[in-house]
Amino acid sequence: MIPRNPHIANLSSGYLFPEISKRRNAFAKEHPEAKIISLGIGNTTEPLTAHVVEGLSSEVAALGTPAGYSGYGEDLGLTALRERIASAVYGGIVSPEEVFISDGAKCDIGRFQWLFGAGAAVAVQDPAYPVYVDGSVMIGAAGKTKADGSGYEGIAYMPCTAENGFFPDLSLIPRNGLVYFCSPNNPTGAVATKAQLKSLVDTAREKGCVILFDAAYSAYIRDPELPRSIFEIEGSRSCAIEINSFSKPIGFTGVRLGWSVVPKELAFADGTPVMKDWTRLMTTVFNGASNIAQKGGLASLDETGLAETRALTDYYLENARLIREALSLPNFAAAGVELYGGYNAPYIWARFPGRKSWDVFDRILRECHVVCTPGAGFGPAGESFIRFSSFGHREQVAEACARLGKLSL
Ligand code: PGU
Repeated sequence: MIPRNPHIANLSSGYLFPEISKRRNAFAKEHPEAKIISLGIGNTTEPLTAHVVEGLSSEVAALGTPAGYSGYGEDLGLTALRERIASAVYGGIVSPEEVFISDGAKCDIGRFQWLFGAGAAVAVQDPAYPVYVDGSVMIGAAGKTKADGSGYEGIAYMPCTAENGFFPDLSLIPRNGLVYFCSPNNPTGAVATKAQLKSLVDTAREKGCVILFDAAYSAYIRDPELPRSIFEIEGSRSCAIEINSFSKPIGFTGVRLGWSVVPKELAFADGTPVMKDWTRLMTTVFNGASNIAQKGGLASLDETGLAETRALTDYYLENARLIREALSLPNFAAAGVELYGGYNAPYIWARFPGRKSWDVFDRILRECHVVCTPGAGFGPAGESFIRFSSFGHREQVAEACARLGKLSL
């Protein structure tokens, strides 16, 4: 028989979110009467907005006509969409040829891992979105599992804790490596300042690294002082790639649309532009994002669409405020629970001192019938934390908050 891919066999556990679903489903089977509410996976819940639906449906209608039908589209995405992203999202600091349209940020992360290959050293914030580490394991870039089970030998984990303000010690970054950095952060909700990102960029340049900057939550930033893109930082064009998505700003988690920015200046050690190899990879193993999705994305970036995005992200930010309020109630305060995030970001990161994340997860599920995400699932430094997602219908979030207020700790 065909041998199993040893890199995939090297994964130490299942992917976090299906693991959580498994526990939720087992509980639901035991307690069919329980009305479970999810503050777990960061999945949008509110309907697509009117103007974006118009954009999507006008393309569907056009596809049903001889004049409007199109098959495979432009290789790297609709020119109009690349132009709109460069102007509406980046205010012209990147050019349309540097914007590559995709079917989402997660898929692009996987393809970048393929692009850089097993040879590049890897550094991640700890805790981090699990795809950075798990995808690195799958391509053979992570080395063996550590003896104590706390991660992989070949990955530089950079703890982001309350003590360091959730910004890592940059001396942990290896030379000539790929550095994953997410801001606004999943799961901590921390947003890096301009000064912090400048130090990251300076370190990356000095060490010959590439920063894979995941800005999937940039639309949640309200503080005008906080950077929304790595390309606002001087020097970033020669050391950074930005990944972004329509999922969290405008509810495209199911529609599927994203983009990455690869600057012209960014090059490998032998001088080859990264953009050249990325174009080669994308045109070989990806056949473009859906033309329907791209028209919806285009609508979301005109004046009306941007106003709708603002209203939608405001809605989830208000949920975040309600969750923070609930987690500040006396039962949490008495247990010494510390709260982080939830401002300029849709996640609240709560620390339960002296507790294990999965134990707290189980208790919240059993007592409150609320699903959350155990911090330990994001890396060793996530132990004792719980991530609460603000993606939910308001009445469900309010109900979950009321139940949390009665949790015994
Ligand atoms: N990047 C970050 C930092 C994310 O948190 C997520 C989704 C993505 C990328 C994925 O973006 P797409 O454009 O939709 O592909 N994180 C969610 C969903 C879980 C998952 O497996 O993607 C979360 O709950 O963490």
